[in-house]
Amino acid sequence: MADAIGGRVDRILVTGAAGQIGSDLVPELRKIHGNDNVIAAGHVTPLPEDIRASGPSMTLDVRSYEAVDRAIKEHGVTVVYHLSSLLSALAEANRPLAYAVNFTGNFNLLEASLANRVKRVNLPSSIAVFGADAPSINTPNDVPLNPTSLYGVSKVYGETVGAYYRHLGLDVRGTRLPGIISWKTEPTAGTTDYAVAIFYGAIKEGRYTCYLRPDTALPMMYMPDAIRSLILLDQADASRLVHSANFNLHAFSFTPEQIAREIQARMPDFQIDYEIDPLRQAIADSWPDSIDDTPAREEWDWKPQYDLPDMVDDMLGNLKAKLGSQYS
Ligand code: VAH
Repeated sequence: MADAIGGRVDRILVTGAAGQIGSDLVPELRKIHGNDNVIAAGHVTPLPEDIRASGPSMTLDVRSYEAVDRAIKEHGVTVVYHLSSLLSALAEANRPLAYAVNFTGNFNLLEASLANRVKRVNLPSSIAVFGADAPSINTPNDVPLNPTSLYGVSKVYGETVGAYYRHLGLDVRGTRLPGIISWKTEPTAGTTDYAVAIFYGAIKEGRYTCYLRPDTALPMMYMPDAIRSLILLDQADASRLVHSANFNLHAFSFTPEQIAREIQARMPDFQIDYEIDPLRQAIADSWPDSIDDTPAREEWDWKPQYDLPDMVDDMLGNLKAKLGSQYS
């Protein structure tokens, strides 16, 4: 199956393939590049059965340069999507592990990709790069980055070291992803994951206890748009790109009370209450409310396809089907 660029088959390595984004990205990449040309690499979390059954998979500890180098060589990798990362709350709870994965892991991946002449490295960043000193409404793409979470610092590192390797000739690209909402995997150890857990609570128990204040606005995106953005940027014409691993993206923003109202409009008995987690509230308070993504729209034609009501309808339908007939 010819790749969309260059007319020859690409060999794609996805690290963190068992994670929230990886679990949805691998099947989409296998539709484009062919099942056997997308290698799903996981480490601690077991890879989903459908991913293991539909194409090559492996265990890969990105903390080891030798392991990353060997994986790229043995699979003839030409393109990488590097998703391995500890998310915000977990990174605060285990800083040494976060450093090893989010910093050393990034370096190993980029150095091995350069050494093996990989064509493109997709290195997603996050809105976590912004600190409380950045404008909180329609945060511009190019402002000072002073994050106050280790996860955010690791994403600034990823953008900066990615730009350095781009200077060395490696094509590194990345988007600053907002909170991602999806139904395929369970909520994980992020700050925005309440926006996934609230749907599980609504369907399974008719209620949800939220760890963020009701008025905490955060930028969010539905998984199909996130996946499309990653693939669209990977396939973008390099000559149009002014930015590299630091593209702002925006789809919609909401607060816990706003998403609760959207669910209650469809499930009138749903109830929400609040038990604030100071750690995740402090992280959320340091992040923007909304994002200006003009460069992504101008340099590679980014445009979201899901708005908030569309996402809520699709999430409830798919999650009810996933959780089983007793919830439908
Ligand atoms: C987190 N879901 O909450 C991730 C994301 C922008 C937030 O990076 O840590």
